[in-house]
Amino acid sequence: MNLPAPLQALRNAAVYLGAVVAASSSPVWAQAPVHVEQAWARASVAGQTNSGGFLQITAQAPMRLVGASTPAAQHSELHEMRVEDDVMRMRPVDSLELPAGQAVALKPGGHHLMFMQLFEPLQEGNTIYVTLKLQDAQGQPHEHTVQMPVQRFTPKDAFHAPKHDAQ
Ligand SMILES: [Cu+2]
Repeated sequence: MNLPAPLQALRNAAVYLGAVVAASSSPVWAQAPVHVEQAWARASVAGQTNSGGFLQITAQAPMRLVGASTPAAQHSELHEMRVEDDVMRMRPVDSLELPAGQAVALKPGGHHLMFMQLFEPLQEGNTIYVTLKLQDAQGQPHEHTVQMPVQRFTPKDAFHAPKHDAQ
């Protein structure tokens, strides 16, 4: 096809960009044990020393989430929410199964990360780093660090896609 030179250059550039995007999306899997989306932490309110972290995790191979840590808090726990005697309670759990290729949501009202004894209040607009502690099917430990923007409210577009909900 004979395109005028500028258009030809544009088309070549598009092809080149497409190649770059395609090439950069696969090494993510090669290096990271999990793919994380929609990560956010809840802003803490005055006097509150704990807060929650939420995200959607997809593991490449069967894996378990066994904990987390963040420089923002003294320690972090993996929690679940469940109704007991008509009261919503949360409690620590040891681990959460991450089946291969399935997005597992940690969300308000379900499993979540709990950041205990925050060093400073979590303020909207800030971002905290959270290291996920994982264990693969062979029992080998893995870590994956994500950024969690601090927000006051559950993002509107979060978790509405059909997905495995680990509850
Ligand atoms: Cu909790």
